[in-house]
Amino acid sequence: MAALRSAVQKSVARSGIASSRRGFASTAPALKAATLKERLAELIPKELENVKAARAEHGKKSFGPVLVDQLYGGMRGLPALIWDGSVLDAEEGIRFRGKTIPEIQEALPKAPGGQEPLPEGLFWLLVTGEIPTAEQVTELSKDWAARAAIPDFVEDIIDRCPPTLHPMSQFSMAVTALNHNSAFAKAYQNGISKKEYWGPTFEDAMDLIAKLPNIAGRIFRNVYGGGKLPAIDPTKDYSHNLATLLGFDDKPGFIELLRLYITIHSDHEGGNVSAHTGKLVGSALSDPFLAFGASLNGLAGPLHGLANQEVLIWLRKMQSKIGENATDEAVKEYVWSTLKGGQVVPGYGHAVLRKTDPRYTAQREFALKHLPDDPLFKLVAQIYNIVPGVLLEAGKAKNPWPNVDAHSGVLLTYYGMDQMNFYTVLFGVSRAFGVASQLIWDRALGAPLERPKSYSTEAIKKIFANKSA
Ligand code: FAM
Repeated sequence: MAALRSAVQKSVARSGIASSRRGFASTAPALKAATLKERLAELIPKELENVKAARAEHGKKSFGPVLVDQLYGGMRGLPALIWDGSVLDAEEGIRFRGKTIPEIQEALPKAPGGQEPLPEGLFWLLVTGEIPTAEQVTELSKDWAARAAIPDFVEDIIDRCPPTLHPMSQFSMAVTALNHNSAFAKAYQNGISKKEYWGPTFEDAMDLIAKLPNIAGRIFRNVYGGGKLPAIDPTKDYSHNLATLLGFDDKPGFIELLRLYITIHSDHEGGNVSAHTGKLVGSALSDPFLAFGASLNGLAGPLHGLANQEVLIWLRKMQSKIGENATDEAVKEYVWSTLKGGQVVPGYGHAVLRKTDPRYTAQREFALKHLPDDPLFKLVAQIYNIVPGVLLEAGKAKNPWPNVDAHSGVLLTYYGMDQMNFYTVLFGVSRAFGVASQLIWDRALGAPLERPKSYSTEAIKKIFANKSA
């Protein structure tokens, strides 16, 4: 299976899919006057032609055999989905519309005085394949601020949750309830034509992203205190407003961190649990609120987004067991005790990546710039030198290197957000950007209902009973 995956990855790399900007993205320059929706309307007919041509030329070509092991093995490496916003290479990591993390850090517009990319720009890039101008990004910030209010009944749902209910469960409930006002659901009931699906999907996708800071801020204050939720400021960018609603806007470093955080957590191609779930549920023409609510339930699992919470819990347990300035030997022993206890080392390993996650590296660089002497950062750095060796020696994990979740918690903690079980909500706010942009394109390109074939073990045995290989 590993050989198959590597062969497919090599062929994808050779074809340039992972390293070049795709399709319409390579040719169309951004129009300064266009809003995102107007620009999208220009791009859709070209992309429909692009997909038609790709299917005509390559539609009958094979990606290689499917092994029975892949049916049992969580479909690892099975080429099965189209996802335009980003492509993940096992060695190099993620590219958003063909651009690496350092490239988008360089190219995307920044806030005045800021150094990190604005997630508004990343969303524009995911949707159009184009780097937006500073003006386009400002317009997007204003548009999201204007859409940010959540209905009273959604506020009530959040307020009625017991503070002991995990923030991710509250988050998913609130997002699902937004479907009450879905433009897509309403248009469908009114008999909208298939060709027009993308318009109300776009409106829902924009509303979804815009409303997440109010939902996240309300959950945070209900669970951890912090008083009444302040209003969104239409002159501020998305991350600044999110920081304000969470009560951290007095820390410029935290606002910058959120800009980087949302950007790098936004999308990680289509096969991960949250992205694929959103696409799958959306394929039944469930509106973007229902689809993304389902994504959040997948993100809430400890092998996926909840790992950022698990990392901090694990680090704190380690500190209480072996002290704050522990030796490498003591850390190593603690890592072994985790493995011997039948648990995973959170924040390490990946289903696709085979090198250090560039999202980890981007956060490490942020830490080196803003908190080089922080003791918890030093522990994270110390662990980076120890865990891969232990995992290699243990001999099970295919990837011993750290993923995105190994580093995010330490940065949030540095700025005072030590409420670990809230961390995955921030991942969820970010992941909406990737899922929403793909949902828009799925409806624009007429993506069909997903319906792969399943088999029973009995059926597998019968199929191969009389075949020698
Ligand atoms: N610690 C201990 N064992 C690990 C491990 C780790 N960090 N990573 C993999 N393994 C084990 C894995 O449990 C499996 O054991 P069994 O054969 O007993 O089932 C074996 O190594 C082979 O697994 P794999 O093929 O290397 O990985 P998978 O593709 O099955 O799983 C992960 C990938 C991410 C679920 C796995 O590496 C893991 O559990 N990591 C820790 C949790 C984590 O950090 N998740 C976050 C991933 C992140 F990128 C995200 O989604 N946000």
